[in-house]
Amino acid sequence: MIIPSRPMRSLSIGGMLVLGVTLACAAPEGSAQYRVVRTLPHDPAAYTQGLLLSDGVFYESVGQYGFSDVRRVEVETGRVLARQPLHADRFGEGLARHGNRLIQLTWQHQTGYVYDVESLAVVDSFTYAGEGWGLTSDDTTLIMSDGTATLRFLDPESFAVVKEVRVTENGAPLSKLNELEYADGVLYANIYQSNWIVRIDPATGFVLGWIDLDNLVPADKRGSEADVMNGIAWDPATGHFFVTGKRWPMVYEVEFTQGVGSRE
Ligand SMILES: [Ca+2]
Repeated sequence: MIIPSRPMRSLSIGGMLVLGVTLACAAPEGSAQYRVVRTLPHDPAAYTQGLLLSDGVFYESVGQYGFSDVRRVEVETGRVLARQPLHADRFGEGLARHGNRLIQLTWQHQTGYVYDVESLAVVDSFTYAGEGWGLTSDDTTLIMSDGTATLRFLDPESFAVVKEVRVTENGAPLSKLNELEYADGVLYANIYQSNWIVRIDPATGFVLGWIDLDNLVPADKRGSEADVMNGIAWDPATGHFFVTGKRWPMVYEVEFTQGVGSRE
């Protein structure tokens, strides 16, 4: 797996385009593309694969064999209020809410699980082809990523694929779409093994912009076990987002101010 290096990009200063300037040293509290509102605690053992905010609490899907679960988490403290473990041979992935149900994907088991949002009891399951990565809901359909550039739109009752949309930037497919969050008509996606969040038009699959979160976590706050950034949750009440990562000790509440048009 190739880990993307920090990209070079063009920088416009005073209307002049300066090419090949690396944008570094952005302040940890934000950048031109985001502003940190709050830093909140997060279970540093949670290998976050799905995150959403609903009814004032987080619902989180945790991965890794033997450690996977679905959990309800107190926003302010990171305290796990309830959890439903997965069988040890299942690897939890994306998580979405539809009505009073939570839907969780698994990585390679080709099985999704449906939970009652109150009790977290498993009430149903379904199967799909390929891998399961990210999942979110646009209130009408579920939107699923699988590591490729293709998003699947699933009927939230039957889980049948109702359409597929290929994500492209300037005509080139964009793969490694990971955790997802639908917010106000725009789809946000983590890009696996990077600190970029991409904004996508879910109707066309066209990339709308990028948010560079490379400087979000100060090196001394990251924790030795921390893995890649993953997990986006939208708060429609404030318009803010919560972002975290796999085994990150914190969740950041951020305001996305502007996505840049390109990573280059
Ligand atoms: Ca999400």
